[in-house]
Amino acid sequence: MTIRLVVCLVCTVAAWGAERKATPEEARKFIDDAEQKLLVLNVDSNRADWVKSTYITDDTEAISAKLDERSIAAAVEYAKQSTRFDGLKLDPVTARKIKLLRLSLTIATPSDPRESEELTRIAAGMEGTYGKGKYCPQGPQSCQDLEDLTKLFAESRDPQKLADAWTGWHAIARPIRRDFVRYVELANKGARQLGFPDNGAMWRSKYDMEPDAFAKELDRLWEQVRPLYLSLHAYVRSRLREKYGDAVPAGGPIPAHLLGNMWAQTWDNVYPLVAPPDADPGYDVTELLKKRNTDWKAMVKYGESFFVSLAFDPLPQTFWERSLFLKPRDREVVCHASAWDVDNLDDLRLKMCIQVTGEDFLTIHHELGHDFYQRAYNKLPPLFRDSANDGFHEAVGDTIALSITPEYLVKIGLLDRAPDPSKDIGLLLARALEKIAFLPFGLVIDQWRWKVFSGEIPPDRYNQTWWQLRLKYQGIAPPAGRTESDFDPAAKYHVAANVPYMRYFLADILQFQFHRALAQAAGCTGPLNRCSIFGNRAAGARLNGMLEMGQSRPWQEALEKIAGTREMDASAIRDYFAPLQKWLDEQNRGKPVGW
Ligand code: X8Z
Ligand code: ZN
Repeated sequence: MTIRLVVCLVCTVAAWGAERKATPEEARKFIDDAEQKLLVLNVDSNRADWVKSTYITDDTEAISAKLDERSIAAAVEYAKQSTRFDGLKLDPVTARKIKLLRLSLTIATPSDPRESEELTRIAAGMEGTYGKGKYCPQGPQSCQDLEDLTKLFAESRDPQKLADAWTGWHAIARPIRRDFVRYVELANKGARQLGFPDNGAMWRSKYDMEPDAFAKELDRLWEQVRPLYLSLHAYVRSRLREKYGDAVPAGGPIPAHLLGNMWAQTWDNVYPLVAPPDADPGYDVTELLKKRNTDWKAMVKYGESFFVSLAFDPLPQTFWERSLFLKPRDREVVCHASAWDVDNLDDLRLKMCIQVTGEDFLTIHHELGHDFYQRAYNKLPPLFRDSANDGFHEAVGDTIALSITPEYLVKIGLLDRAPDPSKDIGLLLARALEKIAFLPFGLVIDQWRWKVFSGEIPPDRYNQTWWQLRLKYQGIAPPAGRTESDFDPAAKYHVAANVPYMRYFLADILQFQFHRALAQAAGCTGPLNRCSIFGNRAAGARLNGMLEMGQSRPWQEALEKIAGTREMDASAIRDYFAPLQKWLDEQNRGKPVGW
């Protein structure tokens, strides 16, 4: 019913417009009307998505797919209609809104209603399959979900167990392959009907610059940080070789199951295996949390209090009532953490299966960054209610988490005494295992997906090209033989769930730019890894100034607002880790670097 209503409204406007030349005033009315209508549809689809993600059944999946379809189809229709204002001299706000409308989708449904229905159904189904994924080595009683496996990867040093868990989890993605092939076809079709060469090109168009220029920017940034990654990789490889022997080649790729994480995307869990003997800071956040009996609620409260200390309002009461904080025992949910603003105003929520670990402590800060950003821009017109670019959204909470310094932990009573500066190499190494290790992973997923969408990687080479790229960028190798009956990319949430990934690479760079600028605003003159902006109103105001711009202006302006520069730039992350780079290069002397 609603879908017909929307489409008819658009048609009426179109028919009316076709008769004579459109005017700038009509353009303004058109876009203001479109954003209000789309807002309503978007909220309906958010609600259904929430229910589906916190209670996966065939029915919730179908309902959610239907409402997604309705809201996407309407946006596509409006985007197409908006072309009749092309060439008109519009006021800057209207012009930007129309531009954003055309770029707002991560998936565009094709105009054929059957294909549109099929695409949203497949997309919901792939995410559901991932969410329900389990490894059951010895029948249904033995099943391990991703939370169990995450814990195993964090703690186990048994290569056989790790390899089995790795292979077992990656098997959940095999059934996704067929759907994924169709999803690529249909998403491309939808993107082409909107005038993009393919779905990947649509994703690359969202950055206030030419898509090709954006791709070049990424190469530039990667070249800036690659030396640091190579040094870290070489050092970690040599230390893991001490532990695991020839299973880790002296000069080749690191086996992907030995890095403490299912996807080898962050390596901080192997810190104890690679810690500098004379510079270990001597604490572990997981242990600190456990020692003080910190529960999930206290962990979330710590995150909230940090933002409140910067003069942000506390989270609304409904956040505590409506969020999902723990994995329910009686139903399937999508545990992959996410932050929601269901009504695009103040219905902020967290969806997460919190475990009391240092890793989840960081993730909570990450997610709250999304929520506080969402609220900061909620007074803007609906089409401006998003981050400057998607990397900004991912960077905010991480920026705050960079302020979780030893001194901060002392301040909030989790740690008794901060380690002295002689332990900085240990602190930096632990952070590098999180942030530097992540960089090539952040790049590789969409390097692969972009080629898939463009057709350069055909379905019969999906898995082999995945591993070629993982080798090229990350220098890692799978622990077991792979064939084209595997579909390892979809063993990662964002591939199964149609979430673009380059945002996390950008965020990894941007958060250090933000941190450096905010630390400066807070008057911190010490080394960046010891600067915390906790409690600093000046830093809070600077951050908020950027957040409340939403995406009303190109991201370059938002960056200028917070960091005084219009360029994404890796100098901040390099500065931060400069002492570590020097130390790593000393450790690596005479050892092979690269693979
Ligand atoms: O997906 C996430 C967040 C939700 S936006 C938990 N992250 C990426 C991942 O888990 O792969 C955060 C860092 C990278
Ligand atoms: Zn995020």
